[in-house]
Amino acid sequence: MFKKILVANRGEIALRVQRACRELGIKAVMVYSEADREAKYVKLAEEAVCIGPAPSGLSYLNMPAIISAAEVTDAEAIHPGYGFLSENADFAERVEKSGFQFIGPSPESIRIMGDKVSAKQSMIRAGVPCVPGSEGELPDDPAHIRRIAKSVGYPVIIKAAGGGGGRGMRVVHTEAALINAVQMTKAEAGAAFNNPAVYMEKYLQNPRHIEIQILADKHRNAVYLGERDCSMQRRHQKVIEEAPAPGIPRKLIDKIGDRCVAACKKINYRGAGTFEFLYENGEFYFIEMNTRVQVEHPVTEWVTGVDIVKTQIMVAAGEKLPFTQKQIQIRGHSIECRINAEDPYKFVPSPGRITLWHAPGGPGVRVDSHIYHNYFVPPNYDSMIGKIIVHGDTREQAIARMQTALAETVVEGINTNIPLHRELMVDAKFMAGGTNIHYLEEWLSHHKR
Ligand code: MV4
Repeated sequence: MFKKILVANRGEIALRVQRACRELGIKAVMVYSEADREAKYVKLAEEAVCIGPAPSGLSYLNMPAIISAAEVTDAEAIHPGYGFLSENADFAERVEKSGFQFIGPSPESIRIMGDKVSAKQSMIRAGVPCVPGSEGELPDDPAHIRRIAKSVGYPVIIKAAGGGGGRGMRVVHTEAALINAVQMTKAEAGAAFNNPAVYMEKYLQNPRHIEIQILADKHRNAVYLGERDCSMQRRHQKVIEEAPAPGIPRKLIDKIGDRCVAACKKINYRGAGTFEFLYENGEFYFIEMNTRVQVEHPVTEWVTGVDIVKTQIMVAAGEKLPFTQKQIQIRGHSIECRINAEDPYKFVPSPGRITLWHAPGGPGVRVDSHIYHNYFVPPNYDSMIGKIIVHGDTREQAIARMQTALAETVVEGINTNIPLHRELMVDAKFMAGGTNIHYLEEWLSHHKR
């Protein structure tokens, strides 16, 4: 096992990785920007290195600064968290070329999944069901593009190979609008991702966003840890996540989970990963794979009892997965509310000093947050300041516990989206379960404040 790991991230996930290291008896080196000097995990750290000024381009995205920090502190491995450099294949490669273990999949796996066309092709070959569409990148010939769209059937969606997470996509409803939409998407993709390649899929009108968590080791063992429902989102930012997904038969999950595990073995995947699916009319359609630990990993940890971050570190060190698929059981229900420093209905960021903080507690309540009384939320980064996660024997109990947790929580000095969460936790459609990816935006549109 490693003796020392460098944590190349900030905020709640930096604290989460630091906690996993403590539990494993590993020393954690924290890095921080000038804006994060006062962070809780920096104060708690045995070692911390300043890697640059507040803008993330100069600090958390600064590869030489991070690798130098690992060199001067004698760390053996680097945990990238989520966001920042976590899915940057060049970074993973530079980390390994510098003699450190990257805590994540191989640079090659990251590269394949980063290109959404190659990701989809590799999943088709591995037997994972995908959304019907173009076989790979769209050709240049307009007549050929029209033929593909006709055979897929309108509406179609044009997506950039270099995009993902909702960036670089366009829905097309008619043949008349097709060629212009392809050209626009290609131009934007060339500018934004330095890659003009685009592909086409049938546009699914009312899907849910269901994802499968997997863990794999370096010995070709892989397991799936059930699913998460992440449909409650606004502008591709998830707001509430839960496990299991309400109303989806376990048999269907097991079938798709087995496909994901087989795919991991086929591509020799290692580490934590998430297969993202659209789910509509009882069918799963693969869209993308994330090669990092995700914000919403705690709901899976709670229903499976598996510590995903600890396991990421163990498999990176070469250990075998300490459990088999048969030992993974789903127990009860877990819900996560992401707490953002923002106006709850206008979504304008609200950085500043937290003048009062009371965390919720009690049975079945977990708070993953780096904030504290008098903490200053810097304006330079993502507005998420923490997560409240609950567990119950049933979904109803989990919702009741979240309602209580949200009622107990006090944040003063900045605006947060807690009022929005309080309303959603008593919303009849949310309480019934199974709302689709458009639900929150529709709810907000006839719920003006
Ligand atoms: C789609 C889709 C409908 N049909 N693909 C958006 C994020 C990116 N990961 C893929 N996305 C979508 N792809 C087809 N063929 C609808 C979306 C989509 C979406 C997906 C997941 C969660 C939220 C979303 C919000 C809008 C659109």
